[in-house]
Amino acid sequence: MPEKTEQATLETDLDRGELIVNGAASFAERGSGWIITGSDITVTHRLTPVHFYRHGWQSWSMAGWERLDHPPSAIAVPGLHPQADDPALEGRTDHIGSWVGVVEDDDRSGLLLGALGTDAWVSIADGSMRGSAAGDVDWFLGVGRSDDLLDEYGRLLGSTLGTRRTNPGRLWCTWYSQDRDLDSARVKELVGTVGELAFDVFLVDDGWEQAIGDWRPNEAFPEGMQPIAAEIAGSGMRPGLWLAPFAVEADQADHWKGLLIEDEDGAPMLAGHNWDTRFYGVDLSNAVALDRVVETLRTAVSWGFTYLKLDFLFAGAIPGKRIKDGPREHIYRRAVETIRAALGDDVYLSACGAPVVPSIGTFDSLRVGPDVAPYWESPLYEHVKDYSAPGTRRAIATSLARLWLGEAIQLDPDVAYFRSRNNLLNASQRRQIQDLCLITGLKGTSDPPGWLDPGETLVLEAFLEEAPKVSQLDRYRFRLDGRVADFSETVEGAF
Ligand code: 9PG
Repeated sequence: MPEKTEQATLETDLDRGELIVNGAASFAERGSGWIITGSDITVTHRLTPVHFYRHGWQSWSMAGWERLDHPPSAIAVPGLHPQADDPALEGRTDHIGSWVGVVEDDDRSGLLLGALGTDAWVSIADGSMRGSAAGDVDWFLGVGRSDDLLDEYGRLLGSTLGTRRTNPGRLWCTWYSQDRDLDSARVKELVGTVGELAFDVFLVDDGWEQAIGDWRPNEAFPEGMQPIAAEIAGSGMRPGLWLAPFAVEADQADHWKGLLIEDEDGAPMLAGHNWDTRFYGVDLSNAVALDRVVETLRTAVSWGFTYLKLDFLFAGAIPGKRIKDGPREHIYRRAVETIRAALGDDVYLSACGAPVVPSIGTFDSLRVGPDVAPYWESPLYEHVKDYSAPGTRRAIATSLARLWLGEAIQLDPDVAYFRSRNNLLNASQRRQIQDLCLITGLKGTSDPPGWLDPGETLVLEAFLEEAPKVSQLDRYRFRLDGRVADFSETVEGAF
């Protein structure tokens, strides 16, 4: 194998023959391919691929197989972009993805190029794949069956960045039934009814806080959050709390002066729109800002919450000016490592809206798709092509496209629905998200027991007890014990 060379020819045993690699500093054979090092690598091949595996930047960004005879799907409203995918890729019209890309032919075999580190992208052109990174990074270049290559890449990510795969047990979450409409009495009442079923974690999602950026309890929790955690623990469940620690809503920006990521004019950089306002990202290279974040999280733990859902995390990794220079995902990764060290190993950290690769090794689980919703698809989001927006079909499609990440981290496909009340999903659509939860092993719901009819309660109870033996039959079909779950129609045409 060539060492320290600018160009190398790699022989493959497939009929596709040799690969020519340019821009790599070193090569080593590994598994189904090679580990190559460099910051700008071009791999020339002789395939005539039909699909590109596109991997979006953060939890909600789309992931899946795009046809190469179509242009890549792009969000039709630019303002939506920062919250949907890597802002640095806005306006790109070529096929490009974060950290990894695969090209494959009709028989689902091909070539994978994937970074084993942060701040890297893979794009393709006719006859070549290109890996670009902020600095020298190791890449896995693999040849073979695409799905096997993705699994292999997932294992390599785990061995490089650390494998923390912790299943939190069966989770009940307030968000998908209560929205932000929480108060102390309502939460306690829900704890009572949920606690009668076999749940392990009760998660108080968005709605308890003063504001995004002001993580004190609001007026609906006059006695604070400690009694809520105590009530949950008293019902035999682990207390969980939602925070978006790297996001700051516009009204709070004054309280975070000098601590936010900035644009060229020194104004806070737009990270996205939510909560009927715009929001910005915390400058995680700033020790004062990071200290404040750590203190916020320590306080939540001191209230008795040992499961934290950290959301909108991408806001801390968007492009922009920071007090200290450095690759933005690397800065994010250092910050989450600091948080993990400060909170200790016993606090469960669930990542959401998170840049994917930089979150591996630190978080216990990772949301791998957009939000589910009590509808399959929304005509509004169809129109603007925002595939990161809530909707159960795309939540399933993107999560399925990221099952290989399960080699490195516990996958979180979001919650399943069991209710027909307040829900446009039909029984077979509900079954699909339930099955996906069983496949990933993370079982959750937001359905209040009081919303379920007797039949639905039985389905939920069976789901909570079930641990089917899962085997993958092909890309979109699985065997769960005796039955087959087929997601083909859901995924095909989802994007
Ligand atoms: C709380 C929610 C829940 C949910 C999270 C996140 O693109 N969007 O407009 C968008 C809005 C909300 C959102 C995700 C995407 O939901 O995923 O589970 O915690 O925040 O506000």
